Amino acid sequence: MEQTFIMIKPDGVQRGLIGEIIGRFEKKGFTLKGLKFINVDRPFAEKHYADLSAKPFFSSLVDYIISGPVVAMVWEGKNVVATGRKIIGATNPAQSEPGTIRGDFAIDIGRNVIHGSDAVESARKEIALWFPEGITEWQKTVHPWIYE
Ligand code: FUP
Repeated sequence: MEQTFIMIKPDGVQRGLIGEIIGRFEKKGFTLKGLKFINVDRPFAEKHYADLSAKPFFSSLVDYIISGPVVAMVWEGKNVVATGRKIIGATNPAQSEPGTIRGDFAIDIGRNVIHGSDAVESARKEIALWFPEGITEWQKTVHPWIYE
C-alpha cells in the first residue's frame, strides 16, 4: 500500500493544529503508520530540503524548520501521496483553496504549516530519512478495543 511522509512544521505545532491536521487525514480514511515529535538540527533540515539548496529562500526555510519541534508522520492508503497533497493545498497559501489545510490555516508561503511528499519516490526517500529505525507494524482492529 502507498505511503507518504507528512510533517507538521513548527508553526503548526505552536499554533495548536496537530489534532486538526491528524484528524483530517484520519477522517479521510488514511492510516497513521508512524509518528514522532522531534527537533531537527540544521544538517538534517538541509538534507530534507537538499533539492531546494540553490533557492534564495533555502536558508530561511531551514531556519524555520529548525525553529521548534515538528511532528513527523507516515500515512498510508490508496493514492495517499497525491491525495495528501490535495488535502494540504497549494504551496503558497495565497493560492491554496479554502477547505485545504493551508487554505484554511495559513497566509504566508514561509509559514505554510505542513509538508507532504510530492511523489511516491520522494515519499520513499523522506520516510527513510525521517524514520531510519523503520515503522512499527500494527493492524487496525476496532472490535477488541471496544468490547471486553
Ligand atoms: P511543497 O512541496 O509544497 O512543500 O513546496 P516546495 O518543495 O516547492 O517548497 C518547500 C517549502 O519551501 C515550502 F513549503 C515553502 C518554502 N518556499 C518558500 O519559502 N518560498 C518559495 O518561494 C517557495 C517555497
